[in-house]
Amino acid sequence: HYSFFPSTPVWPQNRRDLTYAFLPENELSDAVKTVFVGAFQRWSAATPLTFKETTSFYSADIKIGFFVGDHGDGEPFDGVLGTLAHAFSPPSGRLHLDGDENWVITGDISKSSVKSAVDLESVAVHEIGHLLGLGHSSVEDAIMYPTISSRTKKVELASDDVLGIQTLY
Ligand code: TQI
Ligand code: ZN
Ligand code: ZN
Repeated sequence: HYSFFPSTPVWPQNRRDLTYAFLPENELSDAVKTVFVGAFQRWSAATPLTFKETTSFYSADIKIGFFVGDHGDGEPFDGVLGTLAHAFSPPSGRLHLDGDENWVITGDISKSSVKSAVDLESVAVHEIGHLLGLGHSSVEDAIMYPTISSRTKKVELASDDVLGIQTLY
């Protein structure tokens, strides 16, 4: 079953159209940005929320960046595998990904020869769930289940994820 953060934080009622931006110094490719378009769409399809990219990192509601090691928020990244990413509860909007991972952006990850390959969209969908206020789920098929098998793509919201997010929005 789905869960929420303690005290059930959510984006406020008057904030249904949210903006997101990528850390400019990451200089991300369009392919990476397109993965996030898809990941946000999965949540907007199930809620009244919309997500639109803005070029102003400073004013964006949701700030996405790749970082390595200690990046100043008390939750250092740890190199290959271990922690892959983290996101903070609403209305923080901070979504951080571990720049040391072997991120897979396109193609069939199950066929990757890289043992430590991690599917970016799968992690993005999970972290956006946290950004919106979902904690972890006990349902194995759910996006918000706290573990994922290696070299696996899991991007479709399960009914448990949908029930959870529709309880919040
Ligand atoms: N990062 C953890 C996670 O996002 C960080 C974390 C632990 C966390 N407890 C939390 C974040 C409570 C918010 C609230 O769950 S992770 C997966 C999964 C991670 C793990 O790097 O371990 C995914 C990130 F589910 F696959 F194991 C993304 Cl999809
Ligand atoms: Zn961080
Ligand atoms: Zn999680």
